[in-house]
Formats: sequence, structure tokens, C-alpha cells
Amino acid sequence: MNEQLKKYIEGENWSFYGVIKYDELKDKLKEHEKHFEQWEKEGNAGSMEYLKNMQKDRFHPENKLPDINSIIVLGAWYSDEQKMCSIEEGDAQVARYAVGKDYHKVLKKKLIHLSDWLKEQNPLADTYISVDSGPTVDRVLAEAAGLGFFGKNSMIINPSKGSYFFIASVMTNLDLEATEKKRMPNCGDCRRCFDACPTGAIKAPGKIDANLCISYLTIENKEGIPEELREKVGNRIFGCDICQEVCPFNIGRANKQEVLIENLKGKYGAGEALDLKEILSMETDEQFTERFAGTPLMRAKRRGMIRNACVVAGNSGNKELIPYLEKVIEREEDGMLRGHAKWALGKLK
Ligand code: B12
Repeated sequence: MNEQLKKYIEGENWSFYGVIKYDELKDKLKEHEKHFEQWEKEGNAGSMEYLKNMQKDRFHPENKLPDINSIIVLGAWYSDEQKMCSIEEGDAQVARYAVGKDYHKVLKKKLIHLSDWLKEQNPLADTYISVDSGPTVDRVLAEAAGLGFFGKNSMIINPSKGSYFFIASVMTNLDLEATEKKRMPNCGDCRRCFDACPTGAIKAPGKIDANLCISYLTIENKEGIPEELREKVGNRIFGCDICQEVCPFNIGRANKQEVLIENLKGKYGAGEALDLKEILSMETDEQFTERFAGTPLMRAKRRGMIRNACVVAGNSGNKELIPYLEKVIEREEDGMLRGHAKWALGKLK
């Protein structure tokens, strides 16, 4: 079965995978649940209440699949060459993971294929699939399955491929053979991600304060971006890769890795650079949907993207953006958006 599984997974263009026995994961999940509770109690989750609400399912997979026996954990490479944008030219940078089509949809489809294939092989197979928004602790699963190690930036880093990959999983009642785990390195004395994070979001090794993380501020956060953090957002309009860009496990390797799943490439989605003039001019939700439907950017909605565009515009030093910001103030009734546009104008004038 495992040889066939390997062939099937490779044929489906997953970058790598591992299989874990659920029994061997239980203690690890217990330990991580305590760690998560402490992290959440300290307020590091910001407004992401869904993490607490899903805690019971995320750390107890038998809630979703009572006869769970094994978990197949898959990695999908999402970044090869990245065009770094020039903020002075009015471009805003989209994080690598979000440049293509919505990875939830793209990967879910593949997980359904894998699940169907397992059921063809064994009609008694039962499965539960998950990626990112599902009730699983993806990094804990990936580490246990040997896809990589926990970096100080909290990413799962694969020693030969770096950290620019998605994690997805299929739980099953099938008794699959666990894959062999290789010895993993660790970050050692390296502190590059700590030093590079502009907002100081990495509080301790593996511990991110989401309230300070540019990824959270520009995507999950539904309020304004705190004024003292706006300059630090730089030209990042959706998500942030700084703690990965400086990682020695990514430098020099990232551009040599090939994105195997075509739809994750920038040419099928929003791409790497957004034109601030275009975003600031989006007057309606319909316009926004027409432009970004089927991409991860939908998560921030038009409101979030205009807020982010104002911040990046304010940081750009580009006076050509002044009339676009003035239009936002004229057009929008939302106090949060008007406030951000005013802040940006203050910076540019
Ligand atoms: C919430 C969330 C976020 C939040 C919070 C991030 C965070 N670090 O917690 C925000 C919005 C900020 C975010 C940002 C990003 N995210 Co995110 N996010 C998630 C999500 C939904 C849950 C993560 C979570 O449980 N956080 C809670 C904390 C406590 O867990 P953790 O960060 O994994 O921390 C671990 C370490 O702290 C480690 N650890 C370290 N020290 C110690 C010590 C002890 C004693 C123990 C037990 C454990 C431990 O154990 C923790 C897990 O228990 C997962 C998907 C999922 N379903 O799991 C994706 C996920 C983690 N995100 C992902 C990605 C790609 C990103 C971004 C790169 C996107 C971007 N470019 O903007 C950034 C990276 C920022 C960063 N450095 O984390 C990928 C990561 C893939 C990988 N190779 O690791 C995931 C797995 C989605 C996926 N399925 O592919 N994300």
C-alpha cells in the first residue's frame, strides 16, 4: 500500500509527504495543547477567536474521525522566484503564499482526490481532510510526519527545501505504515528572524504575538492598523514573508524550488505586486470581487485591502498617490478607512 501511495502522491504533484500513526501522536498533541492554551491566554491570538473555539477538535482529531488510525501529511511548495516590488513605483507586495489561486480550494480538491483514491483501494476506508482553515494543528502534524522542524519564526522548515510550503492532511481509519523520520537540524544560535521582524512579533523562539505580526495586521485583523506599527508595514499589502526571507534555510534554495501545483503560481491569481492606484480606486465590493474572486485576498475584503493600501501608500513617499487618497476620504463613510487615508496624506504632504 505504501509504495502505491507514494506513487499516487508524487503523481499528484505534492512536494513531499509523511505518514504518522495516530497513537504515536497523542502525547505530542497533549503537550502542544498546553502550549497553545498558554499562548492564547497571554493574548497572542489577537481577535482570532476561532482558534480557541476549534481547540477541542484541533488537538483531538478523533472528534472528527472516531476510528482514526493514521494521518497522511502533505507539503505543497508555493514559491519559486519572487518579484520583489518597488514601493517607490507604487507597487505593493503580496506575500508569496497568496499570489496564486486560493490554496484552500486548490489543495482541498487534491485532498478529495486522494481520499477517493484511498477508498478505491479499500472500500472500508474512512477519511477526514483538512488544510489551514480546517480543525487541525497543521504544523504539529507536519513536524511529527517528518516534513521539517519548528523554526524560531514558528514555521516548519524542511532542511533541504526551506519553509515556503503549505501543509495539508488526510486522516484515515486505515492502518498505514508510518514513514521513516530523518534526523532534523534546528535553528541553533541563528537569530536572523528575530532581528529582521520590523514589529518585533517574535517574542521567544517559536512564539509569535499575532497582534504585532504584519501577516495578522494586514489579513486577519478587522480593525485599524495601530498607528505606531504603520510605518513598519512597509510595502506589505497582504501578508508578510520577512521572517522567512532572512532564514538561511530559504536563502539560495527558494529560487531553486519549483512550484509543482500550477494553480498556486502568481499568473493564475493576484500576482506578487499590486498597483496601489487600482486598489485605492475600488469603489464597490462587486468591483473588488470581480478582480480578486478565487484568490486568498478575498479574506481581507475590500475594506481590509483599502486600509492596507492606505498604509503602504503613506509609506511609499509617492506623491502621485495623493489624489487617490483624497478620493478615499471623499468617497468612504467608514471612519477607519478615512482615518487611514488621512494618516497617509499626512505622510505624503
Ligand atoms: C493562526 C495562523 C496564523 C496567525 C498566527 C501565526 C502563529 N504563528 O501562530 C497569523 C495570521 C499571524 C499567521 C501568519 C502566517 N501564516 Co499562518 N496559520 C495559522 C493557523 C490557522 C494556526 C496556527 C496556530 O495554531 N497558531 C498557534 C500557535 C501556538 O501555534 P504555532 O504558531 O504553530 O506555534 C508552534 C510553535 O510555537 C511550537 N513551539 C515552539 N516552542 C514550543 C515549546 C513547547 C514546549 C511546545 C510544546 C511547542 C513549541 O509549537 C506551536 C504549536 O503548538 C495555521 C493552520 C492550522 N490549521 O494549523 C496556519 C499556518 C501555520 N500558517 C501558514 C503560513 C504560510 C503563514 C504565513 C507565512 C503567511 C504569510 N506569508 O503572511 C505567516 C507566517 C507568520 C509566522 N511566522 O507564523 C502555514 C505554515 C506552513 C509552514 N511551513 O510552517 C500554516 C500551517 C497554514 C498551512 N496549512 O499551510 N498564521
